[in-house]
Amino acid sequence: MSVPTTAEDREPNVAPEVERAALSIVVPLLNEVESLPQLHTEITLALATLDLVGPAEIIYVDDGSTDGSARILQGLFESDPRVQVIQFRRNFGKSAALAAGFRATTGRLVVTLDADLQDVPAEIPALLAPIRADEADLVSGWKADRQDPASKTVPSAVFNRVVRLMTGVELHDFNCGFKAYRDEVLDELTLYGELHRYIPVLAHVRGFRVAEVAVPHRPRRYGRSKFGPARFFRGFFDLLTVLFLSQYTRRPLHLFGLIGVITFGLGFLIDGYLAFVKLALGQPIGHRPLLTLGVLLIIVGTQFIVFGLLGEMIAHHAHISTSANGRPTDYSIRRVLRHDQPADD
Ligand SMILES: Nc1nc2c(ncn2[C@@H]2O[C@H](COP(=O)(O)OP(=O)(O)O)[C@@H](O)[C@H]2O)c(=O)[nH]1
Ligand SMILES: [Mg+2]
Repeated sequence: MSVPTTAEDREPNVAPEVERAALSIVVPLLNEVESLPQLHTEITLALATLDLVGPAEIIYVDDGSTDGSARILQGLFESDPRVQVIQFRRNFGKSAALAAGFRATTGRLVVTLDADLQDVPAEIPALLAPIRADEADLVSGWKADRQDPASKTVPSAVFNRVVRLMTGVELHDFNCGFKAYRDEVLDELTLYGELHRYIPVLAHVRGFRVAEVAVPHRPRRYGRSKFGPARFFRGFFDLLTVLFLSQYTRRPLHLFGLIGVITFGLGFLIDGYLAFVKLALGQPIGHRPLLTLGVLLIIVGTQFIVFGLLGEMIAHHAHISTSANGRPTDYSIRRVLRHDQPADD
């Protein structure tokens, strides 16, 4: 059986006899054995300051830790009824861990935070404030004064700027692990690979209101950072994925067709010109490099158009299969007002 890597089939409606949590905390972690006890204490203290209307749940997702984190989590589970632990068989990555955690949540509000004590749990109320005031559906933390080495902060600044430019989502810090969500955002989020970096973008594309709150950040005290420079390469490819998925999944021909028509058109013009040279002016053209270029452009252009048509076929098929099981993916509904049905809370 495969590990759930999407939040798609998360059960939005829990059976009535199961009491829904008012708040779910999700903590994805990898080898954070020294930090966990203090983290849990701090989360507990933060929860005590919130006037929640129901119980809270704290879901730790152990993504294949090998340092004894599992033992600590076992202890937390036994001593605190609010704790739930999901242990992966091996390391599947942060997106997978978040997806599994999200799927397990029952809360109307969900908060995620890093396990390394760099995020400050006491800020949870501040992060939830815009959602509680109905000003946002997703609130992302902004490590305004980030306590990490320059080898991290500098590439991260570039990364955030590029993402801001390309997506139009005005956040300073896309990849902050400290975020708060309204549960309906999670129902529509499909997380896999390393897409967790783009959660605010994915939510924005579906029309959710994304806000940002500056949060303090502490230097790492225990253990070591798990994300090296390779993250930025992967992050770049993921950005292409997100841009493509958000703009063109439903209309791939618009992208590929445009490229194809331009390329084909250029080739056609070039070869038309050569035909004129040959037929009207009677000059030989067989030796001209331009001929090769023209032919190449026509072939490549045709291929792009065919890619686009193939993409349309896939999109069409995907559309049929998603609408058949009643889960529309093309749009996102905030609320329905109907006279024959009570409004959903
Ligand atoms: N589930 C999961 N969590 C991870 C993984 N790598 C790191 N983390 C967690 O993600 C958080 C941030 O990781 P960290 O290494 O501190 O990254 P940094 O803060 O950007 O240096 C910490 O809570 C880590 O335990 C992973 O592969 N899977
Ligand atoms: Mg960290």
